[in-house]
Amino acid sequence: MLTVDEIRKDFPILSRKINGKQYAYLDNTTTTHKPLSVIKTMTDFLKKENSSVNRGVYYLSQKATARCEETREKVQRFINAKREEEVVFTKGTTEAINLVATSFGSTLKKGDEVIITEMEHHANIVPWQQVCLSQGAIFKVIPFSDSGMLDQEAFDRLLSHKTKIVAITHCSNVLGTINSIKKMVEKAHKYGAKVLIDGAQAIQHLPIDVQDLDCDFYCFSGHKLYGPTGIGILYGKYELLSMMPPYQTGGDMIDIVTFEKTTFKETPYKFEAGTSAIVEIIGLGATIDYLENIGYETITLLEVPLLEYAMSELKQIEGISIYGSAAKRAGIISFNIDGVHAHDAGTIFDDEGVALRVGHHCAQPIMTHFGIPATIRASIGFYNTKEEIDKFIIGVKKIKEFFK
Ligand code: 7TS
Repeated sequence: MLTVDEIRKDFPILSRKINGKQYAYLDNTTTTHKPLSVIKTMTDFLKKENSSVNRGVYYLSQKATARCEETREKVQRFINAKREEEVVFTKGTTEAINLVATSFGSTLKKGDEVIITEMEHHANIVPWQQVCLSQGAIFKVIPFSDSGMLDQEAFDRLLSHKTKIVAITHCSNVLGTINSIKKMVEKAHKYGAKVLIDGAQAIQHLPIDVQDLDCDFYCFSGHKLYGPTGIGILYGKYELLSMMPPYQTGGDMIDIVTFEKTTFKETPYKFEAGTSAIVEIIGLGATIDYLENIGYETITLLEVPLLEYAMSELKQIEGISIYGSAAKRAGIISFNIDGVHAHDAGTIFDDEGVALRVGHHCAQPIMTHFGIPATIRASIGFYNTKEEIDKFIIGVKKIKEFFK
């Protein structure tokens, strides 16, 4: 098994000093750093092979096209999709969800129902809310308990033959809860409803098998998976993607265009209008190679003890409120320090050389649930160390002392 010291050598930014201080990067939920192999693959492509895709008959363009398709195959294998055509390149999770909400959502009729959960990121709330408004569909929400668990009985009550789609996060970006997706997909399918999983926070912690989950759509972003920004994936079952109308139109996604009529390519190309994020797609391919080499077992073995250590240290400090205590969770810790505004705490953490996020984390309904404006959130990646957790805990103690 690779050690954390070996892994850290792949991430030069982790040893960068800012204001003379070694930084502890605990904001992996917002974005992750990229290993050298990904950076090198992207710069090598720009230096030696840069070209557009699906256009030229010349060597470089054909090579770029082949490399992008190679990434599609890698993603297919990585998430165990049945076919390559089920893998659509998007800008990120947000665009993937918008694609489904707009395209699949256009089939919703007045009185149809859409179910989401109270713990969604805005990216998995707003597109559904807007499509319900435009289609006259009804928007319903599964609540969660104070421990950060979805109310499965409420879900049972909300489900009916009117439910057309259920959109759920696999892992909450605030509470860290890993939801029982497979069970929820099974329940929804009994009513003929489709299920979209927002995998933005799950895929960097857990191996994903879309056939085993049997979800209809699965979305994630490259940049939260130790890969580039500007590239994300929409997985969709072939039968569904085939019947869905295009999301955006223009170049690349068409078959024949006349002024009277346009015909479109098949999935996935009909969903990929315009020039693709070629460098980022190739970078995502290198990211998957890198992660497959490390392996999810190693990722779990590195992350879980850090999460347990951070939680047990934090719980020993008086006057700390932690939000979310699900048994199955990822390394995401949201909390507040009594009497201290999260933003003030964030500034002091920064002075102490601890990078973390404070705010509502694009999940305002979670803040409303707890009656708070914001939380402090520390989030762990496989390259973090026990020393960095210690630094974080010292930071919490200093902030408490400062505001006493
Ligand atoms: N869904 C979840 C669960 C997320 O955590 C995020 C981003 C998104 C969707 C959107 O991803 P994007 O790549 O399209 O932007 N979450 C966060 C966060 O927690 N802090 O910053 C971004």
